[in-house]
Amino acid sequence: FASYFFMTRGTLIAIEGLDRTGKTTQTTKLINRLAQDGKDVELIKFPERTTAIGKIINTYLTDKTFQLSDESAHLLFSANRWELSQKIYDLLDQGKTVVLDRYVYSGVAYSSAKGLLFDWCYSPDIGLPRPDVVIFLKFKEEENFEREGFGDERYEVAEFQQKVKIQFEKFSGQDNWKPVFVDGKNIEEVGELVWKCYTDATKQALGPVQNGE
Ligand code: T5A
Ligand code: NA
Repeated sequence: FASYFFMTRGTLIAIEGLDRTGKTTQTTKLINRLAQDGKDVELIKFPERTTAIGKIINTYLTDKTFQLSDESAHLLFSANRWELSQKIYDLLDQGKTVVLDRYVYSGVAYSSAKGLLFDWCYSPDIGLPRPDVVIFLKFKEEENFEREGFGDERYEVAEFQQKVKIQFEKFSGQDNWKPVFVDGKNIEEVGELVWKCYTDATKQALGPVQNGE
């Protein structure tokens, strides 16, 4: 009973980055490590391609002949997050740690890289649960374009990825934004940096009383 009363909400972690930077690899690693650490953990990947809206998004991403305006595509990606928003709140309320493989920031960065206004892109996502930490996997050089499987989907073109990178950087002033450089680092090394971002973020959540507050 007491533990019910004092149960704190779970931590919300988003892993972000350009295509092929290792988001899914690191999400899986983080989930396993959190579970070993005794956390009750849940993974949600965006786009979530199995929902009603997610199925349309999947067709859009995999079938280059499928026509959709950039605005429509953007709103579908956002709607896909809203489909899952109550589930995220519920899991956090149950004390679960929730790890997101892409989220709002991909939504805004990819669409604004196509030329849509940044603020317009942001507005349909306003009100979604805000992550405690956003771990942004980034590269200095274009190493990830060499990675296996790159180029299979609609957006995987180097020039476009550069534009997406510029838009992602606009989030770098947010206090929950934690960049991790992946250049020349193996999966284990990146995993250690990702883990440090998580542990630092949970320490920050328990910050001290400030003088004068
Ligand atoms: N999109 C998405 C929007 O436009 N708006 C939105 O709102 C959202 C949510 C699909 C597309 O949708 C767009 C963005 C995307 O273009 P997706 O399904 O997440 O989004 O697809 P991808 O980003 O293409 O995801 P990938 O699975 O291709 O890339 P990951 O997850 O970043 O990379 P991962 O972990 O699969 O690794 C890629 C390869 O690199 C190796 C892995 O083994 C793998 O072969 N690798 C490493 N190699 C060397 N060193 C390391 N440190 C490595 N880490 C991984
Ligand atoms: Na992925």
